[in-house]
Amino acid sequence: MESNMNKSLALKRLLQSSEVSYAMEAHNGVSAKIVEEAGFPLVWASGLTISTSLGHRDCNEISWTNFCDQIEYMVDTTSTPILIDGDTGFGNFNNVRQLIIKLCKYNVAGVCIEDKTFPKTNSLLSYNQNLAPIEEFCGKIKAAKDTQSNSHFCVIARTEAFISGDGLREALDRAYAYKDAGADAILVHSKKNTIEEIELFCDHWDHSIPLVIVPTNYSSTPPDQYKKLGISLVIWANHLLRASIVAMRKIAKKIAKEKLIQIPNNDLVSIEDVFDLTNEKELRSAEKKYLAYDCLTS
Ligand code: SPV
Ligand code: MG
Repeated sequence: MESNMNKSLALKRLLQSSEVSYAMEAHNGVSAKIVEEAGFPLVWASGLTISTSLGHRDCNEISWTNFCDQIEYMVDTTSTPILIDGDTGFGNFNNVRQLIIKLCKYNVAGVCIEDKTFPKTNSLLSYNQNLAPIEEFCGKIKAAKDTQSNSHFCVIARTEAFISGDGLREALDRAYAYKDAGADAILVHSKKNTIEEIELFCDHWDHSIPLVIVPTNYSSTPPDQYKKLGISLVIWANHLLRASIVAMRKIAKKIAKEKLIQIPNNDLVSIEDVFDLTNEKELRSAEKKYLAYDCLTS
C-alpha cells in the first residue's frame, strides 16, 4: 500500500513541478524494465504499443482484462511509476470504475482517459475520430476520482478536439470542463507535424492544472519550447516498440538469409544480459538461503 501511495505521489509531483518531465512508452515487462534502466521517471503504458505487441490494432480489439494483464507484468518488473493509457475507459462510467479498481490494486501511478467514443481509433489515423459528449466524459472523470482507493492517484483527462478537427474553442471548453470535473491534469493531443496547435492551446489556457503532450508527429521540437509553453509532461509514446521492430526485422532477415549467426556483438545482447533483466542472480542466492542443502545443484 505504501509503495502505491508513493508512486502516485511521485507522478503528482512530476506533474506539478516547474520542470518538464519525460515519460517513455513500454508494452510489456521487459520494455518497462528498459525504460527504468534508462532513467526515465515515468513509464507510459501505451494502448497502441501494447495492442501492436500482441499483434492487434489499437481500437479496443484486445479486451480490457488482456490489457490489464500486460500492466501487471510491467508493475511486477519495475518500481518506476507507471501512467496507464486507459483509452476511453473501455466503455461507460461503470467500465471506468472497474478499470480504476484494478489499476489501484496494481500499484500504478495514474491513468489517462480520452474523450472519444468507444471503440476508439488511434489518434494518428485520419478516420473515426468522434468525440463523446462533454457531459458524458465528465461523468467518467468523476467516476474515476470517486473510485480511486489511493488519494494521490492521478486521473489525466485527454482531449482529442484537435484530433477530431473541432479546433481550439472545443479543446479549451473541454479542458475547462474536465478540470471542473476533477481531472488532475489535461493531455491535449495533436497530430500536426509542428507544435502549432499546442502553442495556440497554451496561449489561451489558464494553466490552472498541469498539461501533458504526446509529440509523436512533432518530436523534433526543441525541448526548451516545452518549458516556455508551460508543459509539465512530454510522453514519448511508441519509440521502444518502433526501435525493436527495426532491430527484429534486421536480425530476422539476416539470419534467414545467412543460415548461421554472424552478428556484431552490439546488435545482440548477451545471454547474460537476458538473464540479468529478470534478475536470475537473485533466484540463485534465494535458493542458497531457502532450498534444502541436498536440492542445490552446483
Ligand atoms: C498511445 O500511445 O497509445 C497513445 C498515443 O494513446 S497515440 O498513439 O498518439 O494515440
Ligand atoms: Mg492510446
